[in-house]
Amino acid sequence: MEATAIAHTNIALIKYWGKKDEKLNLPAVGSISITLKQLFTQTKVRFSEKLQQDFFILNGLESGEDQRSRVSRFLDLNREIAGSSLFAEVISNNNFPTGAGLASSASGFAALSLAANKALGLNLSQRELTIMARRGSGSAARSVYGGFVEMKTGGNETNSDAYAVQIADESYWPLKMLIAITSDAEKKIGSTDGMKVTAKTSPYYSAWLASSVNDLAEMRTAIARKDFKKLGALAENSCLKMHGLALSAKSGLIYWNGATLNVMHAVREMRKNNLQAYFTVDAGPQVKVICEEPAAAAVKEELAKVDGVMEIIFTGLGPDAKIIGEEEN
Ligand code: 2P0
Repeated sequence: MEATAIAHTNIALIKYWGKKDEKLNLPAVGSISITLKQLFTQTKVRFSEKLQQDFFILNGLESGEDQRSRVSRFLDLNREIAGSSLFAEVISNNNFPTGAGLASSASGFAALSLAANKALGLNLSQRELTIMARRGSGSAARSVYGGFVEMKTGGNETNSDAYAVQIADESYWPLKMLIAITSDAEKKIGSTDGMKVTAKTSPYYSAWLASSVNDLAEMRTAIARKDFKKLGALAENSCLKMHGLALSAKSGLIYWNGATLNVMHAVREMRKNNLQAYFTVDAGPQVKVICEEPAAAAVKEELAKVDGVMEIIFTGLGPDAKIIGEEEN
C-alpha cells in the first residue's frame, strides 16, 4: 500500500488560463507544453489502517491546512475508485522553489496520481492518469507525459475526452530551456484564484477563448515541422496574451517584477542580434527562455548579464512520469 513516483514539471508554450467547470477542473482552453528534465517532484504515498487522517509533508515540512485538504480531496477521488477508506501519508519533495511560478502543482499532482494509482492498485492507463491528474491541477495532466504534450479541453457529455496526449517524446527535438529566476518568493495570487477572477471580470475573456483554437493548431504544425522561429513566436504571443488577459481582470493580476521585464527585453535584443531565443512566463515572475541546443550557451551568457537575474536553471526536455518504488505493506 505504498508507492513512490517521480514526475517532471512542464511549461506551457500555448497557455491554459480559465476553467469551464471548477468542480471537475475542466480547462476552458486546450494547451501545449514541454516537459522539463531538471525540475521534478518525487512523491511517496503510504495508505495505512493506522492513520487517523491524511498527512501531507512537502519539502520536509508538514503542510498548512489548505494544501492538506487539497491533497485529501484528491486522495478521495482515488479512494472512491478503489473502494478504500484508508488515510494516507504523502511525502513530496520538489528539487526547485515551490509556488513561485515553476509549475510545482503540475509535477506534484502528476507524481501523486501515479503513486496513488500504484499504491491502491487502481491500474489506470496513462490516459486515465492524465484525467485523474487534471482533477488535482489542470497543468498536472501534461506532466504525466514527457516531451511535447497537448491537453485537450474536451467537449463530450461525460468529459471523458478532457485528457492529455503526447505529441512527440523528449528525443524528437532537443529544445533547451533556460529559466531566469528573478524571485524566490511564493506568488501572491495562485493560478486557481487568478483564473476565476479573470473569467469573471476580464472583458477580453471571450476573445482569449476564441483565439486559442488557432494557436493550438499552429503550434502543432510548428512542432511537426520543427520550425523553431514559429514555435517561439507562438509561445511568446500566447504568454503575452495570457498576461494581457490577467492584467485586464479586476483588479489586475501582475505576476511580473522589474527583472521579469528586463529579461523579456533582453531576449528580444538577442533576436535582433540573430541569437534565436523566445520567452514565456507563467503565473509568477520567472522567465523561461526557449532556444535550440547550439544557441544555449550564448543565451545563458546573455541572461546572466541581465539586471535582477538571481540564478539560471538550464534544462532539456524530460521524460514521462514513472513509478520508482513500491511496497505491499
Ligand atoms: C499553464 N498555468 O498552461 C498555465 C499558464 C500558469 C500559467 O496551468 O487551478 O496550477 O490547479 O488547474 O494548473 C497553472 O495553473 O491551475 C497553469 P489549476 P494550474 O501552465
